[in-house]
Amino acid sequence: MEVMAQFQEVLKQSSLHPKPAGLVLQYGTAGFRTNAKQLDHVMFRMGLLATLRSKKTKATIGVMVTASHNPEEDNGVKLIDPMGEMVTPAWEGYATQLANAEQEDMLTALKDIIEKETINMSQEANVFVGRDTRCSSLSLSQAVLDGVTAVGGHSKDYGLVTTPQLHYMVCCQNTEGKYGEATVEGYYNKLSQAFIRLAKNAPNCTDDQKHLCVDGANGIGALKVREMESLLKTELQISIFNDGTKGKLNYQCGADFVKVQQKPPTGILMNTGERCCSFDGDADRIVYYYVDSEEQFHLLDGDKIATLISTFLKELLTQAGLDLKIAVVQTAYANGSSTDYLENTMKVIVRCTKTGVKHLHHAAQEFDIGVYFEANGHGTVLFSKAAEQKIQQLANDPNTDDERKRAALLLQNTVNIINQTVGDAISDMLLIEAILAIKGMTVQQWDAIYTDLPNRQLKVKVLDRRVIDTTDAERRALSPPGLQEAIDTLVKKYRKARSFVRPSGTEDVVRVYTEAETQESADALAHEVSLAVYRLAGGVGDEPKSLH
Ligand code: G16
Repeated sequence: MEVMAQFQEVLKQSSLHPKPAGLVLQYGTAGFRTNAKQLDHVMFRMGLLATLRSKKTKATIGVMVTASHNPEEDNGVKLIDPMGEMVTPAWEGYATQLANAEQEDMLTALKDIIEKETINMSQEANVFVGRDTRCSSLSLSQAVLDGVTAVGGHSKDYGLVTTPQLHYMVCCQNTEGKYGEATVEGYYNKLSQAFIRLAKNAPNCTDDQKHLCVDGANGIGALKVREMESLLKTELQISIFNDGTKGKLNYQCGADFVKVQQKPPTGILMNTGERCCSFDGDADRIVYYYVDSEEQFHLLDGDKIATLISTFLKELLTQAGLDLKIAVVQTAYANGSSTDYLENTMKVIVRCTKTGVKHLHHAAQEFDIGVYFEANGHGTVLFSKAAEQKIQQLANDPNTDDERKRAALLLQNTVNIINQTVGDAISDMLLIEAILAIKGMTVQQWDAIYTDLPNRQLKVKVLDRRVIDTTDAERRALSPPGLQEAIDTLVKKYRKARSFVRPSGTEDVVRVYTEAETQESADALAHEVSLAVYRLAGGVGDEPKSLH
């Protein structure tokens, strides 16, 4: 189609996905996220934008319709760049401009991007689209597909997939199969084969040790684990709870609920000491937990996962005699005990970035092996090309002695089990299960590696959360005036205390984090800091109440 005619088509189609006048949304921590009723125009426009990005990069781009951990009535969209990573920041800016242009200015906003990026409109474009299980997701993903077609792009609708599966398939497509096959089956085969190979190194694993309870958050993760279950053979026996047949998505279940509330999800049957894990709504996060004989709940969050994985990798590197630089990337939410253990006991490099896997991912790329995890269970491991080559060479070298060869093969299968494009609950679960089996480690032994400092997370509603500006990887507030001083004064009242506040990029709230020597102190501090936010940053509704 000739360019003028194409723009006419965009205008015509756009009128079928009109923007509510005056509505302003921001591309946040992981895309747009708000009540699903406000998103039809955003989806159509993200279909347009993904097509432009595809023309610009001459590669396939992904669009995932999901609001992940948010409640069922919300929805959202995440844009995926050619190598399966989150879309580059400059294009997040374009996404915000395009989504917020009033109906009559939409075409001008689109032409602006085309001009700024010197996009050749006759270039072919290809967009992969996926969606989660929310009831609004089907029609919203149709709006994305309409956007792609309106601007002359080709699309492939993968239907119901987890977010990390779509990231994976975009990467496979753009690397001509080198990363794997761009199908859900290809993903299952690659991961399950690597898992079975790893599990062969744990011949003494009992049936009890091979059992895992999975809370699927009543979302897509439950469906997808069920699809791949049989490929894991007898090496892992999974009981799936909250599979979406009865409960509501993310409601009193899922990784975010378990992490923030520090208690088990409803809808799960767990025996004393049994290993359990929870996914979030689009299966890109995972946390583990168990309940001990005194009915005490124990959470093994992203920090504990990062510690387990980096310990395993470090041991294998030593056994293989490979000199590769390994680092762990965390955010301000990382428990102080985890950072202390990683730096002072394990002696690995630790970096701290802003919240959002896009930030952690880029920091992790600077090392031979970058293990990145947010405390909320969102994370993965990145291997540099050089690191992968060294591992492969060693594994294939006929002169390698047995111990080094075994370590190199374990590393090779570890590379294959990991979804390096983004945090992935299924891939992380398989890696953790393999590590525990190989090390003959129980969940209790894993938990005992270090003891978390008691902590608390709260949310405060304010008129406009953008009044809070932060610095130093979100550990200090620059505005509103007086807030950081107030936090500093409150923190001084408690032993081993720390606190920070930041505006959420996925919900309309300010997040408050505290940790201290005792749970009572962490809770009291969280309440006091919440009050300071409420008073100094324009709180709405009732004042935050004490937790006790
Ligand atoms: C998204 C991001 C995560 C982030 C989380 C919470 O997760 O991908 O990196 O930690 O939001 O962000 P915020 O505190 O800004 O609301 P998900 O799983 O919801 O996509």
